[in-house]
Amino acid sequence: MKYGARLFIALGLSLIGFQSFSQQKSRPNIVVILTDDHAVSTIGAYGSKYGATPNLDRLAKEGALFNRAFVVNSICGPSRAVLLTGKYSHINGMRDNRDRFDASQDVFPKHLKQSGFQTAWIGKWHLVDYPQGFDYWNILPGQGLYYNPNMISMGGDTTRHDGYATDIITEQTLSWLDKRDQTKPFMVVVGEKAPHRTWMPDTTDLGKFDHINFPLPKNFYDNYENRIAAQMQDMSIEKTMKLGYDLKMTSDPDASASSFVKRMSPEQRKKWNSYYNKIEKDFLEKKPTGKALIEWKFQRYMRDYYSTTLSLDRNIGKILDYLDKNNLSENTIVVYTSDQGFYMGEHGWFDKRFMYEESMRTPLIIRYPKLIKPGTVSNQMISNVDFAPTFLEAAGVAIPKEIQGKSMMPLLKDSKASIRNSAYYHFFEYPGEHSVLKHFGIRTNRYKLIRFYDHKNFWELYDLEKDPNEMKNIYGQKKYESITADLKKQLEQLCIENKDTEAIKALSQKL
Ligand code: SGN
Ligand code: CA
Repeated sequence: MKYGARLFIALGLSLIGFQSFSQQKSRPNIVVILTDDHAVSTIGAYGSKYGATPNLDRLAKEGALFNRAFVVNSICGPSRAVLLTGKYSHINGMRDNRDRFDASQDVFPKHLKQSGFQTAWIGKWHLVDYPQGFDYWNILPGQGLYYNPNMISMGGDTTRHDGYATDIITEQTLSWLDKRDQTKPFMVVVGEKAPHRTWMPDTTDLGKFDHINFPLPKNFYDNYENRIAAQMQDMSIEKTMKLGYDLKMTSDPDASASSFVKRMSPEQRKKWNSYYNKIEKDFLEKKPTGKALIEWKFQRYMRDYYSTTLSLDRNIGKILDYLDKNNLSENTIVVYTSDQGFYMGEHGWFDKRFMYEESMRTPLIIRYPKLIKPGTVSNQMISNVDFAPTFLEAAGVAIPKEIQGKSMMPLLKDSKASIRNSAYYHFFEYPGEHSVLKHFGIRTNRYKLIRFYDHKNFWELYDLEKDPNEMKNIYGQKKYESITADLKKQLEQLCIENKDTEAIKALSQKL
């Protein structure tokens, strides 16, 4: 080959190389911080007054806070499956926590990986099947443990990691980021265990909220009038929350929390016991009963839960600092969300599962300086089925037509844009823990229509403008007849569009 031709080819190749390198550089990195059961009401940016989340509040100031982000099925495994696939539970097969996710199906990280991203999932996974579509993963088995957790690494080996789960998950995330190939963009999901039941704070955070007397939610002593499913649930602070298991009182006959304490190192256990022993001593002296006992449980629950979120927020701070120090903040989309919301005493409850606001609604903060104006607050509706197409569009990858969610990118570019005017919901786990009946429904900006089906068949309707706490089921009231008919039509349309055959069948049954 002539010298000129060789030079021409060499120049051409280096130009192609430069082009793909610069293309890779311009594609954003994606960091998804996915917490477990983090209630909107406990986050400063959403109005909590107790200062538990300075780093999340900073993220919201630098990015966008979404007030109307919802999950399609308020439970852990299913929520993760929806995030991965961009498809509803009845399509991705993960209807409830007892299912096994088929990880070989089409998930967004596979597309990112194919298009040159480095992909990782670190922390809580809870989908039984091992992850696919990731260059790296290291996961907690099942729910995982707060103290000295085991983790399953690629290849299937289980290793005990000494320390506190939230710290360990961050350390592993940062070490993966350090080792990554810097010529490629990356996507990492940080799967937090916290602040899931049994709300075990890090020893450094024990007692940090003991000076606060948390006000009871207005509907703490709800009598569930006119709401059959609410009457049937088993998730109340009064009856379901256990003194021994949840609130760490060792004198309780069911002191099963002690199995978690046995796993602690002597040093961890010493700090733990010295804190809880004092609480227990006081409890045994006071011996509260009746309402005083319920309210004592509520305070303990709030204090432990809030303390658990301190480590969560501190660790989110470490991730944000890492991005800053490595000049990655500008070109990285940071998404903070939870797998669902949580009851902090509203209706007298803890847990989630219901389509009522506190559990269907999930926190969502997105920072992406290239597109999002700092301090944006959005009331536009978003569903967690929308994450996968958003990440694909952000990465410049085609969205497969089977994906059911809608990309949020228009919303990130223009906070007034809208991608949906309703959110669909379907919960499948009955009979199951906490006894929440199967139900599906539609939430619009103003109304929520819920159909409970299978074991018991009935409707509920709420006017969220007049009744934001969902205390008055107005289904069947004369003046809401035409609104109900319209909502039913919209719901039926969604069931058909989303190919939800179980819901379609339920709708065809006359009540
Ligand atoms: C555990 C909890 C439940 C919780 C589910 C699902 N019980 O079973 O209270 O609803 O997880 O949570 S516990 O006795 O094990 O704490 S999820 O977030 O994983 O869906
Ligand atoms: Ca969860």
